[in-house]
Amino acid sequence: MQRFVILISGRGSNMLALLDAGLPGECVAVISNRTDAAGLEQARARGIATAVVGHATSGGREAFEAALAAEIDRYQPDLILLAGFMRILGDEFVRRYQDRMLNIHPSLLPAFPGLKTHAQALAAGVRIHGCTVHFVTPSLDAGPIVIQAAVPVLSDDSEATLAARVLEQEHVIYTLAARWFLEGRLQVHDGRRVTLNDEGGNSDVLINPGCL
Ligand code: NHR
Ligand code: GAR
Repeated sequence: MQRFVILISGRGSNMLALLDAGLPGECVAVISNRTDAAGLEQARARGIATAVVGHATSGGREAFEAALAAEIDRYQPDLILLAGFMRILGDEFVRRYQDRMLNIHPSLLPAFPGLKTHAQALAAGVRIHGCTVHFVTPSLDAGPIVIQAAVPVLSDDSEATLAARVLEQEHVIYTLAARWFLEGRLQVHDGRRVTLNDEGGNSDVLINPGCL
């Protein structure tokens, strides 16, 4: 059975979706950089080991990342899932978990990397927005894309209504991508293009899970 660790910073709705999806792997720990992350309680309620590695108490970015890596390595995971994890990770940390760390980002990358993505989308006036699961690379929100889901932007949308529409899709595509990884079906070509290994051969990873 493959092992995975989930990193959170807050609410943990993506974490819950992953925990409740019946993935073909074991969640061996949920780790937060914030003591007050609501997701920690939910993980504990499911009998999962939790830990807090505080970014403010560790003493600088390098010390924080060393402490975080030490905590992760106690659990020997095959896969690390960033689920609303809000700290940018340095090169050394990212390289340590290369090709086995995924992130869910609330935009259709490469549009709107970074923070406040729904406000960015509304300000840009795009009619289609969405979310992306990608492998984490040193360059922020720029790693190989596994799957994306698109949603419409409606004329009366606020940040909150748009975020809620995107979040629903995040839960769908993140559990799908995690399942594919744990089944050993994802392949990265030239550090860029991801394919999904199907019984019949190598099929493309489609936009929008509803199409699959
Ligand atoms: N690290 C690397 N190297 N590469 C990625 O692709 C990463 C990453 C760390 C986190 C998630 C990401 C997102 O999905 C992620 C992807 C935090 C920030 C940020 O600016 C930006 C992007 C993401 C996560 N964080 C501030 C910082 O100084 C702190 C903000 C806060 O604490 O609220 O780290 O969008
Ligand atoms: C999600 O929308 C996730 O995509 C986003 O934060 C939210 C966390 O919600 N992540 C980022 O913005 C990363 N910078 P959750 O804690 O309920 O999963």
